[in-house]
Amino acid sequence: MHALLVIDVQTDFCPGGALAVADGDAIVPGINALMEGFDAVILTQDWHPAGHSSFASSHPGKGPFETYEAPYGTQVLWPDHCVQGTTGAAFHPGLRTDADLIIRKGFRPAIDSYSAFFENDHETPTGLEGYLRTRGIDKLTLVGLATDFCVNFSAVDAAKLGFDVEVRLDLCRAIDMEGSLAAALDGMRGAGCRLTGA
Ligand code: VGL
Ligand code: ZN
Repeated sequence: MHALLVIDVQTDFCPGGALAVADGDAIVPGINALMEGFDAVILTQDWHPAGHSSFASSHPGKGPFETYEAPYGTQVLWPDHCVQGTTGAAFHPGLRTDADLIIRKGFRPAIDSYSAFFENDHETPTGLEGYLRTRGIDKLTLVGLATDFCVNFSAVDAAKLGFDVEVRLDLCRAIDMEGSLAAALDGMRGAGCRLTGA
C-alpha cells in the first residue's frame, strides 16, 4: 500500500505568509492532481500555540533565523507562523483537503516538530507510524513545504523506520538558509530516500 504524504502546504508557508517559501504555492495544482493515484492521502499541518518556543518573539533579544539551545538541541527561531486557528495555519485555499488523515504537529509549547513522525527531540512520536502500519502502508511519496525542514525530517524519519520513501522534488519548495537545501538533499539520499522529479 502506497500513501501520499503532503507536508505543511499552509498559507503561512506560501507567498504573502508569515514564513513564506519562494514559489510555495506553485506546487498546489501538481499535488492535487497526484492525489488520485494513491491508496491513502495524508496531510500534515504545522499547528503551534501562540507564544510557541520556536518563535523568535518568545526569546527576548533574539530575531528570526537565529538559534537557541533548547533542552533537546539547537533550535532555529522562526517568525510567528501557523498559529492554531489562524488563517496562516489553514491549508492553502487551493489545496484539496479530501484526505484520509490530517496530522497536526508542533502543538506542544516547549518543543518544535519538523517531522511528521517525531518531534524535534527525535523521540516523542506523533502517532503517524502506527496509523501507517495498521493500514498496511509500506511505501510513501512525500511532497510539500519546506524541502529542507519538514519534508527533509519527515523523509529521513520515514526511511529510518523502514518505509520505502520517494521525495518528489518538483512538488516541494525550500527555505534554503545557509546551505540547508544542499545538506537536506545529501541527508535524504544518505538515509536511502529516492529523490525524483528534479
Ligand atoms: C517548517 C519551519 C518551521 C516547515 C515548519 O514546514 O518546513 N519550517 N515550521
Ligand atoms: Zn513551525
